[in-house]
Amino acid sequence: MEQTLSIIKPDAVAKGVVGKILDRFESNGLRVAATKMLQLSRKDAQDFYAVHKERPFFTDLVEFMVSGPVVVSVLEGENAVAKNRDLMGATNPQEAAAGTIRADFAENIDANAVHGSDSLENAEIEIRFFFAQREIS
Ligand code: RTP
Ligand code: MG
Repeated sequence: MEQTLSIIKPDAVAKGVVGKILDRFESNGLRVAATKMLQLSRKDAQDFYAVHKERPFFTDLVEFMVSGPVVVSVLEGENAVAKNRDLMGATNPQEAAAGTIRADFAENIDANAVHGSDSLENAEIEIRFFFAQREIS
């Protein structure tokens, strides 16, 4: 069974749609195997998004990710990585398909409600970044 990492970003936590977003996962065959709320430090956000460190949006992305608490979860299910990306919708909510999390809950490309691992390899790295083995059931 595949696992992936989800982050409910500060905009969605501030809006009070954590439960609605977790319901999207649970209603679509993704089991919540671990979840917790935390405040990222700047170093956490820089390390987590290190692949983007040369991109023009990197500083804004880091500042946004530390602007309030996030909810990180391990989601488990068949094709969990791809399924989560489908449920999330396109990075830019204006391009996200109707009924996706970003179409329904995101403000713009910066404050876009959720993160999801983009490959099985990155899912393993990202899960290890946030969770000890004993926190995952
Ligand atoms: P994420 O990593 O957060 O799940 O999002 P993603 O795979 O759909 O998009 P990615 O290309 O990995 O970009 C990471 C986050 O950076 C912000 N971004 N801003 N202004 C821009 O052109 C731009 N491009 C990306 C978004 O918040 C995106 O989620
Ligand atoms: Mg990404």
